[in-house]
Amino acid sequence: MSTVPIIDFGPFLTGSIGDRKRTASEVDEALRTIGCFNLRNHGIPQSQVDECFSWSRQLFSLSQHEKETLSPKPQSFEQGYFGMESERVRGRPSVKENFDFGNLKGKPLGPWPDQLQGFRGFATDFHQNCSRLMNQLLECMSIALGPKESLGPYHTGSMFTSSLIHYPAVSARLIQSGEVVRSPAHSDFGTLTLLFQRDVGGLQVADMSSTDKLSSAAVERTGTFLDVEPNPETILINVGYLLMRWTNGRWKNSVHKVVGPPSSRTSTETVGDQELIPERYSIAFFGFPDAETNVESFESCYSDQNPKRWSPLNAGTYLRKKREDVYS
Ligand SMILES: O=C(O)CCC(=O)C(=O)O
Ligand SMILES: [Fe+2]
Repeated sequence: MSTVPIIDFGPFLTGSIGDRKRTASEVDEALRTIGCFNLRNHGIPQSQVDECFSWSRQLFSLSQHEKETLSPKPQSFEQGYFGMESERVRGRPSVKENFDFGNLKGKPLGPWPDQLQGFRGFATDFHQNCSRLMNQLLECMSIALGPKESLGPYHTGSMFTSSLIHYPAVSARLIQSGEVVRSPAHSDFGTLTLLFQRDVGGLQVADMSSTDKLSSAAVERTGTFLDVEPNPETILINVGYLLMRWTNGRWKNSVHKVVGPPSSRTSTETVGDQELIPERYSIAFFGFPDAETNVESFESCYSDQNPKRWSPLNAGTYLRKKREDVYS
């Protein structure tokens, strides 16, 4: 049975040209097959990730009223608090709440929890570190695609989004029977996602080489899913839909979901006569291309034998439509 590979990014960050090429081919191999990988030695200090989880706990512990004052304003749709079940995938609600933010430097963006003193400054640094890692990964992937290709120019960071995610404790019976899903099977919309998780697992990724399908619904029916255990030292890196289009399907969009954690690893807690699966926290950093980008197969990804499978797609129009579908 396959497992999600672990790739050491140290040689790419500090090694020779040969080391960088070797890392790029490991990344290529992982993305051509499973569709994602765990990254270690990624350069984001573990203490900063720990602190981000600690801010996240404080934020979601605010009262419901306080959290709702942080709901996105129409002009800052991507930023702010999204309450329970505000997201739907093929009509199925995600039983989670999240708080999203973008690049905060110099921008009067959206509502902000001013009662959490120091959080805004922390979040600015965290977002910047994730942006730097995103750019390093895009550089590595461009090397894998060949000398003519470069993903960097389409990713100034204007659309990068950090998302703090909280799944509350949930009835073990409802989650084990599948009546409640923490996050239904989906792939992310953009280029790449960095995903940090702690303690309570439940994240599963499809082995994209186990199916010839691409849509989330079809992959869910036909693909094999693998558990991604939380590991404080690694970040899960997965391919979004737009990167799949850019590479003409060479790298497939990684379909993933969050279900009840493996019972061998997580103890339930009993409250009254209910058995509960404990709450889960995760942090996603979504690398979306700039809105004006036209996503069209790279030259190195098509040929007479392997023609272009998709026509060009405007990233901004596509991302707006997908957000409307998910939050309507
Ligand atoms: O919480 C997780 O581990 C998954 C989150 C996710 O897939 C998403 O927000 O797109
Ligand atoms: Fe996702």
